[in-house]
Amino acid sequence: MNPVAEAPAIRRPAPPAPAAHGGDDAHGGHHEPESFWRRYVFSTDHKMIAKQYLFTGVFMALVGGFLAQLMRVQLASPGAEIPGMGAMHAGQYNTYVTMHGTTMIFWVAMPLLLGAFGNFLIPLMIGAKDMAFPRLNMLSYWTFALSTVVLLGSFFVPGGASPVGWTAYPPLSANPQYSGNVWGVHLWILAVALEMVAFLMGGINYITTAINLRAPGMRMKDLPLILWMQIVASVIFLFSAGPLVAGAVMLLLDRTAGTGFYNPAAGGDPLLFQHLFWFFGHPEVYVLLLPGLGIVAEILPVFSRKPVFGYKMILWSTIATGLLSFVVWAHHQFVSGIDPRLAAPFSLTTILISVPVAVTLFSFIATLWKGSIEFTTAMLFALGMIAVFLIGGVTGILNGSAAADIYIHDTYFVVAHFHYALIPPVFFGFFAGIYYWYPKMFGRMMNETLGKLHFWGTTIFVNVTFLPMFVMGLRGYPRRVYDPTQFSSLGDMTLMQILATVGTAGLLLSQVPLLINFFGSLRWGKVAGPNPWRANTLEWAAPSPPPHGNFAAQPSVYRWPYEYSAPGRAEDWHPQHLPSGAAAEGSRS
Ligand code: HEM
Ligand SMILES: [Cu+2]
Repeated sequence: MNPVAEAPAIRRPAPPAPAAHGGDDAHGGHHEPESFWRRYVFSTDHKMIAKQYLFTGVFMALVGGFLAQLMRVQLASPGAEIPGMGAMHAGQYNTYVTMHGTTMIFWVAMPLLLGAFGNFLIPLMIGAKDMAFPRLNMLSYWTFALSTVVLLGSFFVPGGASPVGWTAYPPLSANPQYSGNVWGVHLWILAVALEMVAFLMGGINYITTAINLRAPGMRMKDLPLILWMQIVASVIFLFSAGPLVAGAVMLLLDRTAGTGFYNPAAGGDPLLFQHLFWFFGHPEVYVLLLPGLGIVAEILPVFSRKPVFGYKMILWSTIATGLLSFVVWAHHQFVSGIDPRLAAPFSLTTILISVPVAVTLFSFIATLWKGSIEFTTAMLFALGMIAVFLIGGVTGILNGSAAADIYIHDTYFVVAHFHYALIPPVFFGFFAGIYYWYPKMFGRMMNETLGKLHFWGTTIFVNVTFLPMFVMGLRGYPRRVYDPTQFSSLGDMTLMQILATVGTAGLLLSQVPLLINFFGSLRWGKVAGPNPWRANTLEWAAPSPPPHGNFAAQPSVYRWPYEYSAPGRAEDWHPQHLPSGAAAEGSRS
């Protein structure tokens, strides 16, 4: 059905109640007591799987952050002795860059935004008991867990973890003689492939669930925007993952079986890998951005008590962003010898994609207009996400223009740009979501004072860390350089490097209030009740935390999710599942 068709004059008859759980275990009124293993380890409950992804992702964020801090120490004081590790050598730096980038993208951003929030929210927000394929869901998490073990294990094999960059370009990655690393790179490829398999299984589940298990009365145009964004993110992941997996398999064959897919001497071409990598890599940016924007889209209306501005416009922008994300990839290859006649169209598409993204952001800002804004921690992080992302987005336009990029390519300008583009959805979005849905996940409220401390620390130190990098980049500081003292031209930028390193330390320390708040509130937080934020979406109709099976009775849906401050209503919110009676019929979107 057309998701944005006008509301039919007469309500279509409610579809039969969805068969939750894909029929693989029954949800009666009572349950056998579950064993510890079934409940916490090999659980098929989407909420438990969400928490498994959450804790794994947070753990990996600490690993990725630690690696970042090691690099930053080396960059601010090259050759310094690091307690317990001694002085860092070039090979180690390369390993840390590679494993930091890989970890943050595949083992932090993906599990937190899709694994945790996708799993937790999709069934709850559509009024379903669980995912369409709960066992596939469990398999997805455990495949991801295995990939995590392989990745972390690669630190301990002879030669250490991969040093060839998170982009793993051949020829460096294709021949162990060039990088001096055999097993680290093998295991890196295996780990990434397993991780992709895990999220392919997840993506199929998300899409099927959101389309098929909606509560009676819930049309596609009644879906909260975050679910649309999770669906579009899953679709673009499904369509882009194949080329990367194929590229990785060919890379493994070049390394182990003597093939020459990427070897010109054998008739191959190293540029093939760049195309396959970025055909995946660029859509991946939107796989992470969209769920982050989705979190913001849910939080802004609740804390400004206003309907989201331009639901359909945001929806079409999301779909346009998803489509366009497939035709921009070669903007990563402007200095790879690409034909200028090909570079120009890729510049054009790159600049074009900023249009739908800007439409979404402007709709968010318009949502705030004349609202009664309440600055909870969740709201602050949602607003912070918009503000910080604007810096990432606007600088992306410079990178996207081939003429400008030829100068700034592979400098710290790019490092600054992509951190400003990724940290907002991945960290700000994730934090906003945690402060907002924690009461639903764990049944208790988080502490607002600690939350605000966390917000201001994070926001200030993200900028202290990354703003100097724009300046360094414009002055020609190349990325992936382990010892700046080897280049006389970089000597006068030490102060900015030190500033960035102090910023990183501050950023990591600013996460302490979050950890205290997160674990402390499990025990001491105020009991939340089902709907502490007076929000409309269906998850707030379930108890906090929702039991296995989620809802006491199957909810039906009567309206879109954003009916706040509707004229003529006593309360300033109107939950999706509350029947409105004949008089309120006109209230449909
Ligand atoms: C804790 C905050 C962070 C700090 C201080 C930090 C710092 C760094 C540094 C110093 C580099 C190496 C630059 C170079 O030598 O070229 C780097 C690279 C990178 N970072 Fe981060 N980063 C942080 C968070 C993140 C996040 C959240 C993501 C993504 C979600 C991310 C993704 C990457 C990627 C993809 C690379 C490139 C790796 C490569 O060149 O192979 N970082 N980061
Ligand atoms: Cu790109």
